[in-house]
Amino acid sequence: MNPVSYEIIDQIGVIAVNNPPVNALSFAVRSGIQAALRAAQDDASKAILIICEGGTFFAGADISEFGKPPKEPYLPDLIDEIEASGKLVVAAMHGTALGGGFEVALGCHYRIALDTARVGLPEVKLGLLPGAGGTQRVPRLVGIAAALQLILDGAPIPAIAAAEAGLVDKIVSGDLRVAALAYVQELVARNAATRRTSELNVPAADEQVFAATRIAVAKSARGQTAPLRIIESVQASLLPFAAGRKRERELFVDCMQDPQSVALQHLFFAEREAARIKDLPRDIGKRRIERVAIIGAGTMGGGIAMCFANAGFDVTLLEINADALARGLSIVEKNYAGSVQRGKLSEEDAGACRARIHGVTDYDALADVDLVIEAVFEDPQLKKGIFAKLDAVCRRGAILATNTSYQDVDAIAAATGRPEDVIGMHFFSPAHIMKLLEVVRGEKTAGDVLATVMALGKKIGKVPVMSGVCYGFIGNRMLQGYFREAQLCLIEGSTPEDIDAALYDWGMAMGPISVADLAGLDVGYKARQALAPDQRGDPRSYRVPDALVAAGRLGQKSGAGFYRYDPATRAKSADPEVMQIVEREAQALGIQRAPIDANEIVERLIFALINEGMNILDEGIAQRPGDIDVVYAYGYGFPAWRGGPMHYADTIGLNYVIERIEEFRERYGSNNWQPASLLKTLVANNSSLARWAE
Ligand code: 3H9
Repeated sequence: MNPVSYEIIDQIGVIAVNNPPVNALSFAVRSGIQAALRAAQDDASKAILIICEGGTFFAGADISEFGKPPKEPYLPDLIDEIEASGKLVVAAMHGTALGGGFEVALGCHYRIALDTARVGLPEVKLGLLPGAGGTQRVPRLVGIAAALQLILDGAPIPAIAAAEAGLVDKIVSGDLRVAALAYVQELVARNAATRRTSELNVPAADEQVFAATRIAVAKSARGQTAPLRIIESVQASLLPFAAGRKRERELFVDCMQDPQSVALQHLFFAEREAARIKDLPRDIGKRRIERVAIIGAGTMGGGIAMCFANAGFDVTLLEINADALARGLSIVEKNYAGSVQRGKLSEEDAGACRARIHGVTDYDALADVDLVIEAVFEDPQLKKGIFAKLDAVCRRGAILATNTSYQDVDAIAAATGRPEDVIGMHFFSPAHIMKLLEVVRGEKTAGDVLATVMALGKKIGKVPVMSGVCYGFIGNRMLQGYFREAQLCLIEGSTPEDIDAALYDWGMAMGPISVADLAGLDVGYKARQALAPDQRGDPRSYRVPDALVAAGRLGQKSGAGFYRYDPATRAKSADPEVMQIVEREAQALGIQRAPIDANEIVERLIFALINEGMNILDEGIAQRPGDIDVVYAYGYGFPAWRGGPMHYADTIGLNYVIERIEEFRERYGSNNWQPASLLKTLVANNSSLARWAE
């Protein structure tokens, strides 16, 4: 079916596009628009309106066509043709006019939008630049500095703000089609000019802005190539339009061929795919969730309560006594005050969200809630006791969730008489900020409970990924090998700074040693103590952490861990005392310390992560390699532009990964290094994870 229709209404040629779900500018859409545009040049219409049906104006170029041979008409050429039209062309926007979609609007002579619409150029998030004239037309309309900000940020802005900036001409409410037709009539009546943005001059700008932005981007988008190309392309808007457009095209092609863009596109689709549970029908019925209760008003519980309150849910927050509750609620208040201070929430909105959270100390208050999330200490007995109580007080059909990071969800479910209603919802700290939500499916979790929680995760602004039950689920289980290698590198010869710098420079948001200090060394210590000695991993890998805990160095919170922290600024510095402890422990183990180069450190840590990811796939704990990538990009500071650990493994080649793992096995022993059997199979078949997942 042709997604583009054309008809003349009251002398206006209306090009209407209907290409669900988001009106992406696919080949069929581009050619349909071109044919209609050409037909309109010679018919009785006096002006042309481009409008979309469904939920949104064009959300951009069709990303699923990227990487395939491009088909004419190319989007930039089509947009130039629109702009060159002898008859007036107007774009009418609703929903999200994004990327190539917004560029279509910028090529039109006038732009009208619904007051609820948002517009933007999110290409940078896909490792691209707005390659259909966006980097050339936006500076002509709003100037260099504002253009750089919009395009480098990538976040959509309200159409009303875009109108104030000069990117949109008219804002309307109600029926867009009616309003847009009236607007075009008005333009025709006043003989409005065919205003071509490409003919405008870029407002004069201080050229310093480019150098300053490059410096800022080197920090905010560390390691990424697209932002630098965006700056260059915007700079090219100072040239005559045709030359600037040519440069934009070249830089766009460079982006398209860059593995960073391939990685970011992979994550875009992986994130959407992760929301789907392979063995559940897409239209499975879901339970109604309106009232939510959280047990435990600690850092996690309070943060989770905020997530739901911010999304409009009524939240009951339960603590064991009035003092603990007051402490928890005061942290919530402090967090809201912080959000207001940082400009994330208005005073009024923060007040409204805060008012949705009601503190209680009695389980009877949970009798009618639709969902309970337990967020107390990682103590299995405590958790089981709580679930037995919930079983007694909660209404039938309520979903009972645990926020445990490690515990056996099936054992917790068995403490109730309704294991089918029990599920894991593993939030990441700080819960009101971090996007990842691991949804842990117990052996008996009902399909509708799982589907409800996955959908709910999206509703509260999280990226939900399903995990099966195992120690640490997807993310924390993989981290064990990663942290083990970090600690082994430390005791074998590196310093905390060497290890952190190696991983940070490679692209991780934070080095592993700093992460341990941030999380608290006592947390890992307690987790180890709860395990049988043979489950704790290589004893050499916790000699130093145990010694630090024994010395009262618990990490950032105690002012000292692997580093020392300034009590006022929290600035960290190297601590010779730590190196003395490291030397002492190494000596006790008979280890001759010798420096390890940065590449070796990175490979030991990242390949440990990849290898465990392979085991997780083999066991069916994760549904797909992309799910693991989403977990790591959203929850563990893995550089999104490397696509996540599993995509990265494919990029560098599984052959290389296994070769190095086998070398590590030779050198460091088979206890820590056993190539995963899936890795062996894929290498034997000359295959990749991407092919395996198809
Ligand atoms: C670009 O335009 C380059 C140009 O500058 C230059 C060209 C020369 N293409 O997110 P959702 C699918 S780059 C193909 O769940 P929501 C998506 O995969 C592009 N498919 O919905 C999903 O499919 P499925 C710049 C797309 O309501 C379905 O639509 N534009 C595209 O939460 C629903 O998506 C962007 O980067 C696409 N462009 O959010 C915008 N977009 O159901 C990217 C979506 O099979 N898109 N799909 O899983 C978005 O940000 C969000 O999808 C949007 C809707 C806000 C539009």
